[in-house]
Amino acid sequence: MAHQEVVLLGFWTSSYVMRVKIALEEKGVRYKYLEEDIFHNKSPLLLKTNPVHKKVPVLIHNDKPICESLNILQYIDHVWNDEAAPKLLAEDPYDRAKARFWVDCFDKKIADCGKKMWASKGEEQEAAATEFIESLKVLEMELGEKPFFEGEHFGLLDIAFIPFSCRFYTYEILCNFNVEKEVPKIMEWVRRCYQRDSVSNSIPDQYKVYDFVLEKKKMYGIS
Ligand code: GS8
Repeated sequence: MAHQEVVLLGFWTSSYVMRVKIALEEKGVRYKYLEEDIFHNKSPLLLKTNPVHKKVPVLIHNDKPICESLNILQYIDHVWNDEAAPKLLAEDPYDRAKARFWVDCFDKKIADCGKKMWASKGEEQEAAATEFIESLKVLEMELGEKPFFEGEHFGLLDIAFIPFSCRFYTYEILCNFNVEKEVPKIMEWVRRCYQRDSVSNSIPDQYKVYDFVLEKKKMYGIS
């Protein structure tokens, strides 16, 4: 391929950014990573490249920005599509549509109750924890006996879901449940995904994430 300049604007605890890091490493794409201060001081580059949402991740490929993690994953799969590179998206249009459905469903539901689990208290927090576990059980059913969500191969759904696992420890401590007990097959899948360098290199340590969430609670005045 011709000269490629690939830049990723990110933030270290963002699961959406981790998705992009995993996909780029799976494809063997070299890139420059720029950490954003998303809470206090977004860079002019972020504001220019994602003027609508002003959020990370943004992938900048040869000066052209692409926003929204799912959109970026699809772009990566289309652009770096030579024989040697693994396919992230299924070939079959139905399987692709199904994968997009699950990512969308997960992003709306689990990401939302994830926030409530650290940012709320009492009944609201308990309800969020219950909803979170129920959603993981639905995902566990979707996984079934397969090694990965789309079958034998690590693909789009695995890339989309696995980053959230680095928050399991935080949710367990804050909400007093045990993910392994609730969804043992999901935890087996987590361990299977972590055997890949793309995953273990892209996802931060769960204890650091916990410390970060405690800091964030302080920052927002949540005891
Ligand atoms: C979500 C990105 C997002 O929420 C995607 O890329 O899939 N739907 C988007 N990014 C957050 C960091 S992760 O919590 C972000 O950039 N927040 C900054 C802000 O809200 O100002």
